[in-house]
Amino acid sequence: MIETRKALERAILVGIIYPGQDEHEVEDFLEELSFLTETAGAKPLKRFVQKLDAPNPRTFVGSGKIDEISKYVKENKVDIAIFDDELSPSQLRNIEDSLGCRIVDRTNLILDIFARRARTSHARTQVELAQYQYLLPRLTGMWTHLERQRGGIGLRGPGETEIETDRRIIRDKIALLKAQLKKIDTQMATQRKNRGKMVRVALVGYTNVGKSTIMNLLSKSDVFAENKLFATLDTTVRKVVIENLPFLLSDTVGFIRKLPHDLIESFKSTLDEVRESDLLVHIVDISHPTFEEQINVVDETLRELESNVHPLIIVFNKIDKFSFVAKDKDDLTPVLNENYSLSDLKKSWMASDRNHRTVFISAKTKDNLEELRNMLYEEVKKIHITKYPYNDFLYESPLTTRNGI
Ligand SMILES: Nc1nc2c(ncn2[C@@H]2O[C@H](COP(=O)(O)OP(=O)(O)OP(=O)(O)O)[C@@H](O)[C@H]2O)c(=O)[nH]1
Ligand SMILES: [Mg+2]
Repeated sequence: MIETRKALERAILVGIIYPGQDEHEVEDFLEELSFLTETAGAKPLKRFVQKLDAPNPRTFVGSGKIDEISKYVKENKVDIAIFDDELSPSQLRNIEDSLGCRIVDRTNLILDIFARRARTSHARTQVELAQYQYLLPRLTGMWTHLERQRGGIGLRGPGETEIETDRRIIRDKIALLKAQLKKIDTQMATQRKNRGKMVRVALVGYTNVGKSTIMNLLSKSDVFAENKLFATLDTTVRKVVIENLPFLLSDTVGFIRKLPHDLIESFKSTLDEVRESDLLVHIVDISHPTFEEQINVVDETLRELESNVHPLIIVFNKIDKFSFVAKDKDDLTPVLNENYSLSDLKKSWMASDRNHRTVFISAKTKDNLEELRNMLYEEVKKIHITKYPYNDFLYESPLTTRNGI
């Protein structure tokens, strides 16, 4: 018999509508969870949502909802139920007992995607560390030997060790990975020091906004870009020259809402490039329905990395894909986010008192790319002159100008 390709795992998604959130917003969040699920290689069949003040401590959603989900799971041969929040170890166990299928929470799903995407030993070590840290309090109940052998989302555990039996082994492993990372960090810090006198610019932003695409355009390099979440895990650094001004541009891992804390913690060294940069370029996908929420997530993550102090350029990308619902002048129903036109958005962002410059581009059609280049040139030049006043990369050395020669 010829073995056919393994069918995609069948998944359902479960989320809560918290007070102050509307159904629209939660739909967008579940849309993202659905995208994450597909990126991880499963097929989302149905979404379940419930309005709650707080997650049920036993089963995340209420018991009536669990029964409804359970019925669906059985009737539709669901392999995996994916929850939009991190579940506690006991919630995991209880839900698994009730539903009888595999349970994966948002954190585990993101860790799984990271594990698939990690290419270098640096990225792999960081993901493995985060996986072990997630696993440690959840040893009982999940990750049974049998399940691990079957494979699937959330089961690509760290390595082949028999983790289910011994917490001590995991603790030792965590210590070892931390030591390995420290060693890699030192090597990378030395490398960064040896890069010479160039201004360092970092591209940051939500996942899938077009960072790598823009990196490729500016540096004429070939960084992997694709319409999936977390296409980039490792930081890439390229030398870019605009006119006569060279600088270093780095592209790094994208952020996402509810990014597992352990993951931020273990990716801190990848993000050193961001923390030590002189200028941050925040890329935003303006065609995304929740782009403002995404901006906030990125701001918060930057704060967590203690790197929100850098001069900032905000690049609104994908203007080619931007669409809005125009309203009639005499339509007096409330103006929603989707009713703002591109020029409305431009006006309000340019007028906002945040400490940044803005530019609206399309990396796809190359619209306004020159404006971005010019802005980068101006900002990098300002920093370069202050940071390296005696450096002769520029046409005129500042010394010459100052002396009026
Ligand atoms: N329509 C449109 N699509 C774009 C534009 N820029 C990038 N894309 C697409 O958006 C998707 C994501 O682009 P990437 O460059 O991989 O995004 P990224 O921010 O590096 O994503 P991660 O590395 O996953 O965080 C790809 O399919 C790109 O082709 C644009 O200006 N317009
Ligand atoms: Mg990328």
